[in-house]
Amino acid sequence: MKLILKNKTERISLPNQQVDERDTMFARMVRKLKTKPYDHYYSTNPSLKKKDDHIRNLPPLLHPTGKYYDSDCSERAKQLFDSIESIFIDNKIVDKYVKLFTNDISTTKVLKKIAIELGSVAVGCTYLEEKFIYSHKGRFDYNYGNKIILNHQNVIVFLVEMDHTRMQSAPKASTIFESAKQYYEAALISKTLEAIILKLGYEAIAHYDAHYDLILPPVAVQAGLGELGRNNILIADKYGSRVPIGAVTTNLPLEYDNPISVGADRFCDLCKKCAINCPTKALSINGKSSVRGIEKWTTNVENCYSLWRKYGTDCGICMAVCPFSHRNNWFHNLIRKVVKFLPIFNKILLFFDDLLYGKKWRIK
Ligand code: B12
Ligand code: SF4
Ligand code: SF4
Repeated sequence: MKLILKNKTERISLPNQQVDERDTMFARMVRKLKTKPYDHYYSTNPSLKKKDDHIRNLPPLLHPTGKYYDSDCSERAKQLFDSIESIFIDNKIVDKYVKLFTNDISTTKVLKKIAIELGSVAVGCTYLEEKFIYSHKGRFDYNYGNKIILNHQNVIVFLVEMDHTRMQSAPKASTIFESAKQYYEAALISKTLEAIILKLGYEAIAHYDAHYDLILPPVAVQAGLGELGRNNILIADKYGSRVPIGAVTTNLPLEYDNPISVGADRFCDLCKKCAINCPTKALSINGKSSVRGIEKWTTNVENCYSLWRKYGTDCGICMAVCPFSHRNNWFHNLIRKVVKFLPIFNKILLFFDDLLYGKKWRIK
C-alpha cells in the first residue's frame, strides 16, 4: 500500500512487518545479566550478545568519565530525564482546556490549538497504522515481551523545538541538556493531551520518552509533519531535524492531515553532510537499503549508541549539521521554499551552505 504525498511527487511505503521494541537499542541496553529477560533475549538473538555486552560495559550515559561530561549540564540533564517519570498533570489545567471544546468548533482544531499553546511547534493528526506499532514491549523488565494491543484508530502527533544555539554545540553536554529539556516538554504535552481526551470521555495513551508503543518518525511523516532524511529521522519544515516528537493515540474521531514533501529526499541525495560528519560513520553514505520491505536510509545503531557512551552525551551532530536545521527565520524559510519547489537550485544551495557553514562540522 502506498501513501501519496500532497504534491504527488513523493510516496511513502508501508513496511511489511512490525518492529519488536525488544530489538531497539535502548531496550537491548537495559537488559541486565542474570535476569530472565536477559537470558531470553540473548538465547533468541545470540549474534547480538557479544557486541551488546561490550557496549553495556562502557560507562553509562552522563557519567563523569564521559568525554563531554559537564558538571552543570550533565547533572541537570540527568535530573530532567528522571523527572519525566513523575510528571503530574493538574486537574485544574485539564478542566480549563476541556471548556474550549464546544459543538461549534472542530475537536481536531481545538486539540491542535491546545498542543501549540502547550509549547509544540507543529501538530498533525492521522490514522494509526498497525505497522508503526511495536509488536511487543521491551523497555522494562516488568512487562518484557508483553504483546502490545492498541486498538486506537487515531493519533495526534506533535513536535517540540530544540534550541538552535544549544544544538550548535553538539556533541557537548549542552545538547543532551537540550534533549532532556525537550523530551520533558514532549512528555508534559502528551500527558496533558491524554488527560484532556480522557476527560472528554474517550480513550487515550500518551507516548513519550521510554514509554512508546509507536515508532514516531513514520507516524509524523504520515501526519504531514515532514519527511525522513538521510539522517534517518524526521526533517520538518522550518526546523529540520531538531524536533523531538511526541504523540497521543486515541479513539476520539480526528480529521486527518496528508503527508507533505519538504524536498528533503531529493536534497539528501546530493548533500550527505550528516553521513560525512557522523563520527562513527553510522549513517548511509550511499543509497537506501531495503528494510522491512521498504527502501530507506539506515543507521548503524551499535556505532551510534556506543559513541554516546564514550561521549557521555547523545551526540546529535546529524541533527545539528543538517542544512534543514538552520534557524527558523525569513531568510532560511525562503531557502526552504526554494528547496521544496525549485530542486534545480539544490546544487548551488548546497555549495553556499558549505561555503557559509562549512562542509565539516565545527563544535561551537
Ligand atoms: C531506539 C532509538 C534510537 C537508537 C536507535 C535508532 C534507530 N534507528 O533505531 C539510537 C540510540 C541509535 C538513537 C539515536 C538517535 N535518536 Co533516537 N530513538 C530511538 C527510539 C526510542 C526508537 C526508534 C526505533 O524504534 N527504532 C527501530 C527501527 C524502527 O529503526 P529503523 O528501522 O532504523 O527506522 C528508523 C527510521 O527509518 C524511521 N522509520 C522506521 N520505519 C519507517 C517507515 C517509514 C515509511 C518512514 C518514512 C520512516 C520509518 O523510524 C526509525 C527511527 O528514526 C525513537 C522513539 C520512537 N519511539 O520512535 C527515538 C527517536 C527516533 N530518536 C530521536 C533522535 C533525535 C535521535 C538522535 C538524533 C539523538 C539525539 N541527540 O537526540 C540520534 C539519531 C540517530 C540517527 N541518525 O539515526 C528522535 C527523532 C526525532 C525526529 N526528528 O525524527 C526520536 C523519535 C525520539 C523522539 N521522541 O523524538 N535513537
Ligand atoms: S547521533 Fe552522532 S553518532 Fe549517532 S548517527 Fe547522529 S552523528 Fe552519528
Ligand atoms: S545533512 Fe544533508 S543528507 Fe543529511 S539529512 Fe540533512 S539534508 Fe539530508
